[in-house]
Amino acid sequence: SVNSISLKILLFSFSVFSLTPAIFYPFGSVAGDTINAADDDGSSSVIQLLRPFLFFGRRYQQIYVNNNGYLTFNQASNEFVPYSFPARGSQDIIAGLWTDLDNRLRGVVSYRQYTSGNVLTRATRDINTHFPNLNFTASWVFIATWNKVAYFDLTSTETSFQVVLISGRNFSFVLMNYGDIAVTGHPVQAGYDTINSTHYFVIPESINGSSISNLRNSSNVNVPGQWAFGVDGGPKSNKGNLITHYHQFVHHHNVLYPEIILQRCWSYN
Ligand SMILES: [Ca+2]
Repeated sequence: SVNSISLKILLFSFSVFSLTPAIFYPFGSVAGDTINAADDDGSSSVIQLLRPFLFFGRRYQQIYVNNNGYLTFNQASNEFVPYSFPARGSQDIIAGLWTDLDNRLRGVVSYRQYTSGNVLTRATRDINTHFPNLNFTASWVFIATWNKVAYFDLTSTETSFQVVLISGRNFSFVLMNYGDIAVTGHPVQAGYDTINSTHYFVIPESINGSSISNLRNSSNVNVPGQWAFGVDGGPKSNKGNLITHYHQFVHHHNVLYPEIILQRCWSYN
């Protein structure tokens, strides 16, 4: 009946958007995460990686999870105002959502790395779905989660997203998962940038705080809220990763429809 269909759609909507999104990897204290101190512009301590992470030719043994929504490798960062990518600067950075987050009153920033178990199985499946023909097997996964974190000075807001690093053999990938993202007047930036900006990517519309909530409905891999990037810099990983369009999923009568928005053809090189 129409009512049962409506109910199913309603439940689907709730399961995807009101609770933890299905695209999110395990996180939080129940998943055994290490939790960052509640600190407006704080960071994790240095995290020694159990496997080196290859990022466009540089092999990192350590990482920092910064409370303001991004990862850095060489040093922690308390910068709460993002710079624009490409910055042609001196640091590699992976920004799930770089903006002035503040978890002193609301939200949890946490992380964990895995070298075995179901998380690796899931990462293997996700990467082989998004990057076919690589025959990829994940041997290491790092998950950083910002769960229901407030923006600075907007203590009633809640913003949730994840940055997932995945590696195996000489391949490395970044997944970004977006849940509910609150509107903000703060400057924002999502994507990644490298030393001298030899490689960079800005998620479309992610620099506009008033449309930032659309992130949970956008994708370059046809999964609402999920973005996937090959980041080792090798030619093979880029094969399936030429971004010629992204999907913006639009709500219509509580149903999500993919709306394909053509972008300028873009490649790593
Ligand atoms: Ca902050």
